[in-house]
Amino acid sequence: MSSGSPSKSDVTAVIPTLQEEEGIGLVIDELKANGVEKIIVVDGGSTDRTREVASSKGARVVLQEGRGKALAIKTALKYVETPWMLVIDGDYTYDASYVDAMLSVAKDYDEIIGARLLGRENIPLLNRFGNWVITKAFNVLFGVRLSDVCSGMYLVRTEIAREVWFEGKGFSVEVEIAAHVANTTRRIAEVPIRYRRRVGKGKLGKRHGFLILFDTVRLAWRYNPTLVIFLLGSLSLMPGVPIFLWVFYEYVFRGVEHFVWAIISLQMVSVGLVSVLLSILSLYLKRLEYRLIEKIEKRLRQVQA
Ligand SMILES: Nc1nc2c(ncn2[C@@H]2O[C@H](COP(=O)(O)OP(=O)(O)OP(=O)(O)O)[C@@H](O)[C@H]2O)c(=O)[nH]1
Ligand SMILES: [Mg+2]
Repeated sequence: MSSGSPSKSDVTAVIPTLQEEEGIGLVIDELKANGVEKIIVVDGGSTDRTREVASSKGARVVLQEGRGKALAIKTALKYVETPWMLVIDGDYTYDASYVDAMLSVAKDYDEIIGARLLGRENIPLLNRFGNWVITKAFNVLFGVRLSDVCSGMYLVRTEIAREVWFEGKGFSVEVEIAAHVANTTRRIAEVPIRYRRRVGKGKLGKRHGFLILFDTVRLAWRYNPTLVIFLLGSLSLMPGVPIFLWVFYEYVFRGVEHFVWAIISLQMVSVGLVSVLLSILSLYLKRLEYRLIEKIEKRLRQVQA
């Protein structure tokens, strides 16, 4: 490990659970076998033996406030005392041994995502497709190049995680944390990891994919309102242009005058053009800001090293 890298004593594992009596013991054992001693299980009110198994394995067990995975992570942050937090699902799909690889790059970043490159066949096909769409949308909207923004295993600086609002619904929490980092410090990285088939029953339904995608767009709007202007501009341009062409054709080739339509369509075209151009300009500025932040961060790291 390079100098300055955090060690395992700087890490608290946070495991959100809901009905994971079959997986939770395995996850805790594997974390301990890999040297992670501080473990918090945030339970969403399981009615099986999840909490019992977790405390018998030596984890600290707390009940989450509210409902859903997002509020579980928010609750956990009240108890985490280390500079780093490792979020990992309780269904034994994520291999805890990758914590070493994640820690070894951690000093230069605020979030390190465990990207599921190995064992992708263990992600149900529909989820794989949903992850792909969400990750692509995320990359475009936040100007990053991630490959698995929905991963349930990630290392994040506790102080940065505390800045997140946790306003998205349950399963959008991964996207929300990544959006925060991507839009502020931009110190986000990925480490390839292996994914296993889950033990126990899944909670992710088909509609969750759409909810997460919706939240991705909503988060982008909050961080980057230019998009709203762009969409409104396009909405005005799309009917404006054909109406104007029709008015023009009628006047030139048939000698028919449509004054009212002419005024309406010209207004639509000019408002649309101005907003689209303005938003493209702001997008360039935003990209420039991102690139400058990256350059400054890089320089600072060079100076510190
Ligand atoms: N505390 C808490 N944990 C939850 C809640 N919903 C899900 N979880 C846990 O969050 C983790 C991820 O949920 P999963 O059901 O595995 O979702 P997934 O990994 O996207 O989908 P699968 O392919 O079914 O595994 C698991 O450890 C769940 O037990 C909740 O409302 N509260
Ligand atoms: Mg899972």
